[in-house]
Amino acid sequence: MHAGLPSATTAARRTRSQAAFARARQAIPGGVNSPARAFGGVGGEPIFFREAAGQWLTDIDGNRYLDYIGSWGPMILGHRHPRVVAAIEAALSRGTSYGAPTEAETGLAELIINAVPSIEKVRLTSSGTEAAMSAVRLARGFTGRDKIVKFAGNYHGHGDSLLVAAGSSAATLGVPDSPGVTAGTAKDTMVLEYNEPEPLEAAFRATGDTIAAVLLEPTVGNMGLVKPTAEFLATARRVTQQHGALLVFDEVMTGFRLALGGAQALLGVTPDVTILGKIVGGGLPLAAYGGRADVMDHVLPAGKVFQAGTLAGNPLAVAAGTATLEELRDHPPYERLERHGAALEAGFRTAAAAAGATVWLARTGSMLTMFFQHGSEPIPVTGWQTAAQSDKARYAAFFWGMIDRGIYLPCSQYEALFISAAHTDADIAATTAAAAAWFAADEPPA
Ligand code: KE4
Repeated sequence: MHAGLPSATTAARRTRSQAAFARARQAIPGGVNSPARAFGGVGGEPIFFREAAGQWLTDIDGNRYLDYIGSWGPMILGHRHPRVVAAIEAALSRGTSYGAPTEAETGLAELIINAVPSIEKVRLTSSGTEAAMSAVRLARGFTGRDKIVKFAGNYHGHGDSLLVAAGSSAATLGVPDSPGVTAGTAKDTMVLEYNEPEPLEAAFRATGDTIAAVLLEPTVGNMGLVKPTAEFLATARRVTQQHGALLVFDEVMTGFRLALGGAQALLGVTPDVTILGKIVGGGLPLAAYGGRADVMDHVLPAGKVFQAGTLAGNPLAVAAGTATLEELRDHPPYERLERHGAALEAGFRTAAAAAGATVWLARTGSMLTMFFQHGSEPIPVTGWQTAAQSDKARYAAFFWGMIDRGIYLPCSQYEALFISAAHTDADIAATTAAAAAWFAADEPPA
């Protein structure tokens, strides 16, 4: 069977989810509050969940799954970690939101600054989208310039300036990537190909004095996992320095995930501004942007660049984020995550090879993507042009085959999976065995 849809047996096991989805669609556009959960990339209907603990998710039909989404990254410690739960409960006993400063916010800011050396000052927001939008506004306010550069396949939330696709040629400016984004906004965003230094160099040669910032994911999760080349990162750092633009690392996904200091700690490249999210909120709504003090001091009320938020630095979210970062600092899980990531990668590689399947496996630490590919020889996935050639139908079949076996993977070929510190050796072995069983049972595509 090579259908990209759930088998009849497992669909029968999710009747409550089906009813919940039908009900949700009457009240919520598409039945979900974020399209990433809609299963658009794998077909079928989203699964509704009731609870989670450690590495496990339980859906409303009572089915349990090993969780490799972790809320799209935040749950690096696993769900309901005792230290995080206790911190939230303690904060809750004192109130939920004051709309006034608290010492806890300063404490979290100091934790972030101590973990990420390039961050000298930091502002807390409620989502990664807000943090990215604010970082773009700050770069424009700091430099007095309008243009920004981003890269195809990199996602920075749904701010208008960042919902922009590449123009007809790399040198031209962007075009809206969503209805509602104006051409006027899109024209100030240039979209280039990730891991291609030359077009970036050329863009700065041509219009470097109009560019406020270069934004990039220093290890990409949003087209599936794509690692940067040293040359690409060095070029981004050099041309921004040469032309007075800011280098902005979007570490919403990689921050505190790949290392306590994020991808930049592993890659040895220092940005001017870093965007953080997901793990920094410990599963509650909190994100941040921070960097050089001379840049951050342009943010109101220290400076004139406006950014605000009713729930920015919310006490419950700050408690969850603080407990998470303290646990990562006190008991770093990164060696365990690397060991489990390597074992999962090896297991997937062996399973695919045994079935003669063509896949490209990409991994950094606990972030991994298996790109299903057409043809007989794997093609390195280095950017959006190669990622977009993936065999999405076969990934969809793999996704549902793993759901059938109690493994919850990202519902899109263009996402990375996340291993948590709660996953055990037995979980990893069960996951690779499930993959081997699926590959063995799945007839190769015609
Ligand atoms: P949020 O606004 O979703 O908190 O953060 C936006 C964002 C910014 N930067 C990066 C690198 C991100 O990965 C994200 C959000 N990631 C997606 C998953 N690829 C979140 C899932 C969703 O949108 O529901």
